[in-house]
Parts: sequence; structure tokens; C-alpha cells
Amino acid sequence: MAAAGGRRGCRGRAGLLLVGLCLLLGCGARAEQMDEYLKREHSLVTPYQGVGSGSSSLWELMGNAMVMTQFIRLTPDVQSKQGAIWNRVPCYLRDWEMQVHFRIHGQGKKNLNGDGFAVWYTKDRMQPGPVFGSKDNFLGLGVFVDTYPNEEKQQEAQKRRYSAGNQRVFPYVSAMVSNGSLAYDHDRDGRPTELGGCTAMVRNLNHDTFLVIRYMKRRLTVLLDIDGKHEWRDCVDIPGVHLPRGYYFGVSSVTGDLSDNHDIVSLKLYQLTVERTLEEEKRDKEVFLPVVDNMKLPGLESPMEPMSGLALFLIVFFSLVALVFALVIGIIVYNKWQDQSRKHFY
Ligand SMILES: [Ca+2]
Repeated sequence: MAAAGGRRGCRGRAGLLLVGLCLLLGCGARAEQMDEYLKREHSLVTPYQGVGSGSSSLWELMGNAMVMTQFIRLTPDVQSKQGAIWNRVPCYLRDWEMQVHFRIHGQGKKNLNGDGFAVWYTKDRMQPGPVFGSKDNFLGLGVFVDTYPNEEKQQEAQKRRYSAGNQRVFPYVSAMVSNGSLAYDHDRDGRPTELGGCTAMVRNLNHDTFLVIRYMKRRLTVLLDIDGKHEWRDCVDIPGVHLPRGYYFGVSSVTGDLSDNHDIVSLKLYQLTVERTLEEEKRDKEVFLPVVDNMKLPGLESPMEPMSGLALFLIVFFSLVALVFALVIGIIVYNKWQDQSRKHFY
């Protein structure tokens, strides 16, 4: 609680600074009013009284997830486990912020651990599957804290490597929005469908680690506080994200050949109250399917590696050979046809 209070204080100071700056610059009209309220029905805090299978419980456990005194253990540091916890109450808020206080720790050495966990805001709940223990082709938002570089390990085995600009260093946090048609590519750590992401050294730390998903005025931001400095660091920032209301919050995790303890200390959902202009009201109208404006998924478009000079040369060379071949055949056929039509004429 104290850490969270401190961190909220940090943001409060930044907000004051912003307002001050705005007053100085004469942009008072644009200084945004933002109030926030903790919504108990979508939050999960010690002593986890609302967790259980009864119909009055707010949160439901799945798989190997277990309630401990200080945290919810989604998976233990044991192979082939899968656990989740899902909110029973659909969220009808327009603007919200989910604060996730988590811990990932285990015996495995670096890159000999896995697989991480996912935070969900989706239409379906309590559906086991291959995406960090939850179903694929989901409708909604998934934020993944991926601790094992599947793609990189495969590339290493094939002695290939991304260029420095495209290399992702793990653990890696990324966000994905799907309308049910997109699948998460586990072997490529979700690269083809990633909206944005960042490296996050979140494992085996002695200080508290937090992740925030903020959804405000159709802007999706993911912020991290993982360095023990009580400071938020930007990770993902995507405008034009349209998520329907009435979806469910959940957290899920999975272990495979490699494992870790994946613990959730708390989930705190804040309602954000923001003022909208008429134009913004129009833009932010209700949607019934998740959609992202101008969605460019770099992983779907660009090839794995840029074409090498040799490959380009070979393609041009063989294209020319084929062209010459086609010309020669054409000339032969034409001559034959002319001979025949001459014979026919005489
Ligand atoms: Ca992975």
C-alpha cells in the first residue's frame, strides 16, 4: 500500500508540474482534469476475501492458481502448470487504469525460466488455452510479460539473428488487441501481432514490481515501475484503441519445460474521470468489437530478415535468364508459324 501511495504521489507531482507549465504557457483550457476512484469490484487486494467459487465472490480461480496470505500464486516454480484468476464482474467503465503488483521469481538461471504472465481485458473469461494459459483468438486486450525468448532461442539454434534494431531483449512486455481473428504466435513471442512493447528486467528482484495499463480517451498506455525507484517508465503508448465495455479483467500464467513462481500481490482498478470535448465524444463512441485505428503490425508485413545482396542478384539473374528463354521460344514459334502460313499460301 505504501509503495502504491508513493507512486501515486509521484504522478500527482508530475501532474501539478504539468498544470503549472500549462498555466505558464497559457494552455489552461487543455490542462486535463483527471479524478480517479478505486473500484473495489474490479480490484484484488489482501486478504483476498472476494476470491472463491461462490456466486458472491468477485474473483474466480482457475487451474493451479492458489490463494496465499500475501499473494495469489498463478503458477508455482514447477513444470507444466497453468493458473489464472478472473474477475466475475464485467467492467463498464469508459476510462480506467489497472495497477498490477506482481512478482516473478524462481530457481532457474536467466533464460532458463518461463513463461511469464498475461493481463487480460477480454470478452471471454475462465477459458484455458495456449496464450499464457488462456484462450487464443480472444476478443479484447492482452498485455504480456514474457520471460522466455522462444523465437530468439530458435534463431540461435539456426545460427540466425535479428539486426540490433529488431532484436527484442527478454523479459519483454508487449500489448496486443484482437477482434478474435488474430492469433498469438507463441513461437515468435507474439511479434507478428505486437502493438508495442519494451524490455523489462522483472525477475528475481528484491523490490516491488508494478505494471500499469491505462486506457484513457481511447489511448492505451502501459507503464512500468520495476527498478525500485518508484518511478513510472513508458513501455507502450498507442492512440486510437477502441475497446468495448462490459469485458472482464483477468490474469493468467503458464509454465512449460521451464518454470517460475508467478505471483500477483494486487490488482487495483481505478476509474478515471476525464472531460471530453464534443469532438472527442464523437470520436470515442461505443464500439462492439475491439479495433485499433491505422493498425500496422510490423511483424506481419516485413520479412524476417532483409534480403541479402546475393539473393537479390540471383532473383534478377534468373528472371533475366527466364526472359531471354521466353523470347527465344517466342521467336522460334513465330518463325515456324510464318513458315507454315507461307507454305499454306503457296
Ligand atoms: Ca515467450
